[in-house]
Amino acid sequence: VLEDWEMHLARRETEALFQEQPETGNQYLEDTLLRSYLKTHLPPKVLEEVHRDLERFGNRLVTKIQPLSWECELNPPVFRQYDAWGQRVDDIHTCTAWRRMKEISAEEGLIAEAYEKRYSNWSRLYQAVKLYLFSSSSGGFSCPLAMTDGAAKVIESLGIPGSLKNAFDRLTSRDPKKFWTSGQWMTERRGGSDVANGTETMARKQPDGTYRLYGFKWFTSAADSDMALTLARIADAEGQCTQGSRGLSLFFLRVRDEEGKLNSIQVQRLKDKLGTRQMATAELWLQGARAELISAEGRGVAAISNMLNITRIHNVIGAVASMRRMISLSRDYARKRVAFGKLLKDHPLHMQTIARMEVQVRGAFLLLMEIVRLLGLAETNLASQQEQLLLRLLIPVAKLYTGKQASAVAVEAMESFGGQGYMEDTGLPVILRDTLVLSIWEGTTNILSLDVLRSLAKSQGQVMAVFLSTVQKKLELASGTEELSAAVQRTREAIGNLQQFMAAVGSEQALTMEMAARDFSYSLARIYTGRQRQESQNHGWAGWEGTLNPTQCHPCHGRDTSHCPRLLQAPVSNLALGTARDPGTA
Ligand code: UCC
Ligand code: FAD
Repeated sequence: VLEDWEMHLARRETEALFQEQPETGNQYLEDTLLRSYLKTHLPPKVLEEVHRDLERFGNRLVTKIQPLSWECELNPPVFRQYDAWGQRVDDIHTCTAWRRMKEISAEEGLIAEAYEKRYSNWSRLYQAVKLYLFSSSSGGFSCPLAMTDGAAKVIESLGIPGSLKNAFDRLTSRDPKKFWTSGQWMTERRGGSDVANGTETMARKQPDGTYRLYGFKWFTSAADSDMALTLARIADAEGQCTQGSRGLSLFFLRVRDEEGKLNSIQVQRLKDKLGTRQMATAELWLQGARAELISAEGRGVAAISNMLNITRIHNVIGAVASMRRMISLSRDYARKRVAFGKLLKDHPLHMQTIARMEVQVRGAFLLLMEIVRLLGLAETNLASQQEQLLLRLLIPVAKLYTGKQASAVAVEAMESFGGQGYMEDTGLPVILRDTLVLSIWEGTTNILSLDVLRSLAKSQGQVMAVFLSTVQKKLELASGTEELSAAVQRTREAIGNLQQFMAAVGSEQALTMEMAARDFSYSLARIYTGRQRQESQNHGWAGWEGTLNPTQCHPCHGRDTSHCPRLLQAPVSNLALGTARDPGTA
C-alpha cells in the first residue's frame, strides 16, 4: 500500500511538472502594434466602429473559427474520379469546416468590405486587418479569398461589364448563399514564372461570341471554386495562335453549371503538397470549357496583373500573420516552460531570440499597413501619382521579402518550442509547411525581384526618386527621437550605399541590375522598414558581401554568364549593397 501511495505521489509530482500548451487569446486585443497603428492612423469615428467589430471578430476567431481550422487540417479534400458504376464524376469533396469557412468569409465581409468602401480610403486597410486576423485561423481559406479578391479587382477595373455583374456581385457578397470564390489559373506545365512562353491553352471562338478553351492547367488552387480567371491564346481561322506575351488574353469561366456539372473540364488529380493541404490544388484538363473573353486580345498578362497585385498583397498578409501567430505562441510558451530552474522568459538569450523575430514581424507588419493604406488611397482616387508609383514598387518588394522572412521566422520559432515544435499534433508544423509556400506561389523571389526592376523601368526611374524622398521624409520625422538616432543613421548609410550602387551601375545597367535584382529588392525592403543590421557596416562578415563594385565585373556582359569565374566566385549582385542578405532572424 505504501509503495502504491509513493508511486501515486511521484506520478502527481511528474504531472504537476508537465507544461501547459501555448495558447493565444483574442488576437486583436493582444496585438499592441496593430492597435496602436489603427489608433494613430484611423479617423476617430472609423476607429470606434472598426475597434468594436475587430474585438468581436477576435473573439469569434478564438472560440469558433480556430477549431474549424484544425478540422480543415484533419480532413483535407478528397478526390473521387469515378462513381461506383464507373461514371466519371471528378468530385472534389471538401469537409464541412471548409465549407463553413466560406460562409464565415461572406458573413464577415472579408471581400465585401473592400468594395463597399464604407470607410472610403480606409476600407482596404480595414479589410486587410480582418484578413490578417483571419489568416492563421482560416484553415487555408485565405488562399481562395486572395484569388476572389483579385478576381473582383480585375472585374472592377474593367468597369464591371454587364456580363460580369452577377459574378462581381457574388464575389463581393455578404450573403453566404450567394458568395462565390474564384480560382486563378495561370500556371501550365511549361512554366509558371514564364507565363508568356509557358501557356499552351488555346481559345476557339464560338458563333455566339463566347470561346471554348482547350489546354492543361498544371496548378489550380481552391479547385472547388465557383469561377476562375485564366489565360489562353486565341486561335485564328486556321487554328494558329500568336506566341509570347502578346498572344495571351484573359478569360472568365464558371467551373460548374447550375446543376453542378463541370464546364467541359476534367480533373486529372489533386496535387500531393507539402503544405496547404487543407485546400485542393488540382491539375485540370480544359476540354472545350466555355469561357468569356474579358481583356483586349493579347492584353491578358497586363489585365491579370491587377489580380496578381492583389493576391501578392494577400501573400504579404499571410506572411505577417504567420509570423505573428508563431511568435505569439512562442512568447506564451516562454511564460510556461521551465528550463534550468526558471521560466524560458527569464533566460536572456531565449528572449533575445524571440525579440529578434519580433523585430522582423514588426517591420513586415508596418510595410503591409503602408501598402494597404496606399491601395486604399488609389482605389478612392485620393492617391497622388507618386503614391501610385510607390504602391507599384512596394507590392513586389513586400511579397518577396516577407515571404522569405516568414519562412525564416517559422523555422526559428519552431525551435523555440524545443522538441514539441517538431510534433505534428501541436499544429506548429502545419504553420511551418503552410508558410514555406509563400515565397513560391504568386511569383517566386527572383521573379518578384525582376518585377521590381520592371516597375523601375516602366516609370523611367521616377519610382526610385519617390522611394528615396519618401524614406527621407520618414527619417526626418524619426530623427527627432533620441532612441532612434542610431537606426536613422544606419538607414541613411544604407541609402547612401544604394545610391552609390545605382550611380555605379551606369550604362551597364541591364545585366548588373538583373544579377542584383534580389539583393537590390531586399535592400529596398530593409530601408523602407528601417531595419539595418549593424554588421552590414563590416564588409568582412559575409565573406563576399560588398567586396566588388559593379564596374569590376563585366567580362561576360552580353554573353552567357554561367561560366564567368568572377560570378561563380562572388555573387555580383551584392555590389555595394551592404544591407542585402537573405532575410533571416540572425
Ligand atoms: O500562384 C498562384 C496562386 C496561388 C494561390 C493563391 C495564394 C494567394 C496568397 C494567399 C496567402 C495566404 S497563381 C500564379 C501566379 N503566377 C505568377 O505570379 C506569375 C509569375 N510570373 C510573373 O509575374 C512574370 O513577371 C509575368 C508572367 C508577369 C511576365 O509576363 P510577360 O508577359 O513576360 O511580362 P511583360 O511583357 O513585362 O508584361 C506584360 C504587361 C506589361 O504591360 P504593358 O504591355 O502595358 O507594358 C507589364 O507592365 O503586363 C504588365 N505587368 C504588370 N503590371 C506585368 N506584371 C505587372 C505587375 N505586377 N503589375 C502591373
Ligand atoms: P519555374 O518557373 O520553373 O521556376 C523554377 C525556378 O527558377 C524558381 O526558383 C524561379 O525563381 C527560377 N527562375 C525562373 N525564371 C527565372 C529568371 N528569369 N531569373 C531568375 N530565376 C528564375 N499557379 C496558378 O496559376 N494557380 C494556382 O492556383 C496555383 N496554385 C499553387 C499552389 C501551390 C501549393 C504551389 C506550390 C504552386 C501553385 N501555383 C499556382 C503555381 C505557382 O504559381 C508556380 O509554381 C510559380 O509561379 C513558379 O512557377 P514554376 O513552378 O513553373 O517554376
